[in-house]
Parts: sequence; structure tokens; C-alpha cells
Amino acid sequence: MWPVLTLDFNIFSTNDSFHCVNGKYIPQRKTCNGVNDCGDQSDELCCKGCRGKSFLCKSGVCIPNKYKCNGEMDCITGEDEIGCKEKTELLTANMNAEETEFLTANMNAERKWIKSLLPKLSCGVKPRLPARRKRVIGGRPAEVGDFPWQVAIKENEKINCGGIYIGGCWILTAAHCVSISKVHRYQIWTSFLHWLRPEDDIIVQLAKQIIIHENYNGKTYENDIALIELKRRPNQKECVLPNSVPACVPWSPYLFQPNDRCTISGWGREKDNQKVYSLHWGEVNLIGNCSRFYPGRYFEKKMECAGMDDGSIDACQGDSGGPLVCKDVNNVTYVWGVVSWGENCGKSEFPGVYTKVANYFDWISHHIGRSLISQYNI
Ligand code: 4AZ
Repeated sequence: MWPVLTLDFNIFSTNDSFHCVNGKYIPQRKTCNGVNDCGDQSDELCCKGCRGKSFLCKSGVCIPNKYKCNGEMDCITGEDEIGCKEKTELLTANMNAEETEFLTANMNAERKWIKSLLPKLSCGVKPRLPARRKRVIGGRPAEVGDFPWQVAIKENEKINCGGIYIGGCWILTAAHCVSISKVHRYQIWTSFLHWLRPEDDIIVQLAKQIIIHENYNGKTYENDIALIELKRRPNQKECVLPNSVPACVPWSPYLFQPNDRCTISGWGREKDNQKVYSLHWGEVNLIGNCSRFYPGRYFEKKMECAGMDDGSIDACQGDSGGPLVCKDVNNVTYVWGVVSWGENCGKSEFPGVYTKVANYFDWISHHIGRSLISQYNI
């Protein structure tokens, strides 16, 4: 992460000149104006506001106003394309098949056209609108279809952990939830809400393969992340999981930030260590600077902290491996964290700690294939 901002607009500045990351100096007044004066864009990052004709993305980047509503997402979380009238005339409209053979020198048009041909990845969007209800420890029971990416990992007739469906035959979970030698013992339950009252259409799958992060450390919980590949049914090339929807895998650690409100879900313990039989969920805030709660035990790049100031909503034993999901401005759901650890449950001074999935994007795509999890491949 960048250092904390101290000046009005950008960092790395002396009074009247700005030191670009590439070593160049530019006048301070040229920072945060939507123009790439440094040449490496560093003058447009970490802005608190934007000068002149430019627009401030949620991520602190200034982009030129003309990029707003141009049919392409320029802010990483897409807010430059929100609330636009149908202005999205992608160049496909005036580029038919014959014309493609005579591509002009207009590189930008060509790039947009190629991008429009890419397969659209389908993740993070539920087939129907979720019921609008406000708001695990302090959680509420979920209803059918609320968490179509949530799975339960059953071992010896017990649900020990949750998991997250991320597409194809793949489930993401915590490394501490699984062991390679027990691969034959796990059952993955999808479309499942209530432990004592399983729905008729519950799907039970077996595990074909378990991949645990090679640097998982069971003492410190560093790299607490694993993948489960589901067994395909006989005669089936692909995994078919009716009623399940994969959560999107975040490709950038800047997609969501401290104070963003996200959601946890699981079959874990309630207050006073009570057992829970139905899937519960609750909203929590992402928390920055978590080392203050866990000095020496919190690893910024690998972990994420989330909770409420009063500790009223939290993950607990049994929720491990399950999802912390966040929605972007387009209402697309990303798996931002995997429930990993925490000191106790529901204590304000000890928020829940999650594996920071965005920083494992390369690890996940290495194992399951990039085309399965990302549309951002050009
Ligand atoms: C556990 O034991 C556990 N409050 C999971 C999450 C938290 C604590 C413990 C966070 O699986």
C-alpha cells in the first residue's frame, strides 16, 4: 500500500514540485488533473480530489472527464460508467465482419473492438434480485438463492468448514480446512441451507483433488488458502451445479478498501458458542491497519480484517473457509476474503481475519486457468 496521504492532492511532493515514481519532476499543480504528466501515471494516483476537467475514481485515481460514460470502465471499480445514458456505442456497431480485415491505424478503436469479442465471464450476479433485508455471530438466516456461491464442506457427518464456488469444478476454501490425505472423505454440499432440514434439490459432490497453498503455515495462518476440484459425474465433461453461481475472483487488491461494507456467511458458531443449523449471514466493514489489533501476527499483503466496531457481527468456528464477499458499483459480487482466523469471536478488539483473495489471483489462475476467472486478459 502507498503511505498515508498528508497533502491535499498527492503524495511524494515538495511544496511546488512533484517527484514522479519514474524519477521525473513535474509542477505540483499538474498532479491529480487527469493528465498523465509523469508518463508513468504516478501523478494521478492517491488523489483526494481532482483538478480541472477530471473525475475522481473511488480508488483515488483521477481520469479525464471525457472517459466518463465512454462505454469502457476506466476506474477499476467501474463508477465512471454508472448512471450513463445509453452511450455505450462500442465500436462493434460500426465494425462489421468485412471491415475487420481492413483495420485502420486507430489503435484505440481496434483495442476496444478486440475487447468486445472476448467471452463475457459470468460470475457474481444472482439470477434474481435479492430480497432487500437489512443486514455467523449476530447474523441472520439466509434464504434460498441469497448466497449461490456458498458451499458446505462435510467431513464425517459434520460441517467443519464453508467454501466458495468460483466457477468450473472449483471451490475455494481455507488451507486449514482440508488435508490432501482426506480427499476421499470430503463431501461438498451446494444449494444447501438448513442442516436438519436439507432441501430436496441439494447437490452433493465428491472431491477429486485438493490443492493447498505451498507456503501455507499452520502456525501463523499465512497463505491460508486451498482449492478443491470437484469430481465430474460419469459422462460429464463439465461440472454442472444447478442453482449455484460462482463469485468473481478479484484481480486487484485495490478493488475494495477499508470501511467498505461486505458480507460474511456460514454455518459457524453463534454467540455463547451455540451451534447453528441454518446458513447465517451478516454485514461487516473492512478494517485497515489491522496490526494494531494483532501486532506481529497480521500480514498486510496476505490477510484482510473485517468486523463491526462493537464486534456484534463476526465469523466464528465452523465459518472457516467460507466467504467474505463485497459488491462493486455494478452490483457484481467478489470473493474478497476467505474466513481464516481471529482471537475469539464477536470481540470488538479482535476482528475476524480473512485470507486476502486478490493477492492470490495469480496462484488461483495458475491452478484453474485464467480464462475461468477473469475477463481482464488483454
Ligand atoms: C475458527 O476457529 C475461527 N472471529 C474462525 C473465525 C474467527 C475465529 C475463529 C474470527 O474457525
